[in-house]
Amino acid sequence: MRTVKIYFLILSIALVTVYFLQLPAAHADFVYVDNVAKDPTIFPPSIHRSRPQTVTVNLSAEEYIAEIADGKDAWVWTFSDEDNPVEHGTIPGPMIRVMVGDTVVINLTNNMGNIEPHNIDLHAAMGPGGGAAVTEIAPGETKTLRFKALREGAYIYHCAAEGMAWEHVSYGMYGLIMVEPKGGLKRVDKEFYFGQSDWYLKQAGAEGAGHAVPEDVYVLDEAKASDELPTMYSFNGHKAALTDPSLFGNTIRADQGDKVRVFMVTGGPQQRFQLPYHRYNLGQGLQGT
Ligand SMILES: [Cu+2]
Repeated sequence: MRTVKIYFLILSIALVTVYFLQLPAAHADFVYVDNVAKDPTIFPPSIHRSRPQTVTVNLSAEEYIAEIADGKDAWVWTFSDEDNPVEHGTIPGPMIRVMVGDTVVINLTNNMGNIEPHNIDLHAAMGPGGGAAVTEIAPGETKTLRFKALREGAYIYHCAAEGMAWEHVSYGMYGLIMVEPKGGLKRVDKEFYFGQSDWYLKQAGAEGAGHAVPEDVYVLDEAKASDELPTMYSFNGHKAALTDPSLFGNTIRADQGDKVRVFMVTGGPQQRFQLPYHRYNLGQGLQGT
């Protein structure tokens, strides 16, 4: 009797092994886009009210292969505003704009076809992990987070899935949430929205970064990230996003005497604000003509 049981056990293991060997290797259908550059002039308007209300934001997590510098295609993970038909996922993600006292409802969808789990951790949300634990979702899922914005200020939000915030931020998942005072911020003539990334890159190589990423596409180099030695910096998702006229090189303009407000989120994950390093002269960029 014992021999029969062992025989069936071995047969079962063999059948299961054959079954899994016959399964096709996990392979995602990577979505290619030209770039994930963020237009620094697209974000919600300033607040001009003093009564709190409920603000609903529909976000999705989107994974692409996109150019992040001339001739450099990278696997990027992004946040996208589902209610904005102009943009797909960008780096930084869409700016969220609310007033202190508002109830904020975030509906987050992890797009079907993605590989990674994602979530959202908003530093404007008081509570464990800024909502990360309750919004972590697999591809194809949607979850809702509701919180009250209790503190004024400009805060980062980012993905912190798998307890690996630095990894998800490195791939591009961060943005800014602005909690304005009652009545809104002082009026200005122009506003712009910038997000700084530091990139730690290597080509996916024959192993495809474990996810069949095409071998010449750039992915996160964890060793470089650990050593805090960035391959490059970018503002708004592409090394030339704010300088190349074919991207947004001509959008940062103001007239002489204009009051200008800059929203700046440093996603990192490692480095601090590095504007001079990027050789983008903000002072020159904002001079009137
Ligand atoms: Cu993520």
